[in-house]
Amino acid sequence: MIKLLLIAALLIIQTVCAATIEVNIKKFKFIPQQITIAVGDTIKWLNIERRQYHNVWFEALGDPEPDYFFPDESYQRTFNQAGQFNYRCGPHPKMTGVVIVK
Ligand SMILES: [Cu+2]
Repeated sequence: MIKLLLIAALLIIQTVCAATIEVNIKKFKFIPQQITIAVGDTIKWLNIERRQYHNVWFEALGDPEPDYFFPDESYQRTFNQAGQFNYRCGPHPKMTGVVIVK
């Protein structure tokens, strides 16, 4: 019983501590290009271009290419597993980023 309570408490703490971290997209760059987060955190990519659309595509994970998003729009993804996750922008293959989840 105490063990179950401890597990429940840990889950609650993990949920409460889970953060949302912003990555900006400007001038065809993900800023920062590489980011380290904790398991359970969410990244919110915010397009702060003047008029250019982008997307965030985890192609190596086998994901289908997501929709483009436009200035002042954002895209979010929660990372529930540790690892290194490389991504890129679909229409602009030179735009790359890395998420490291610890
Ligand atoms: Cu792009």
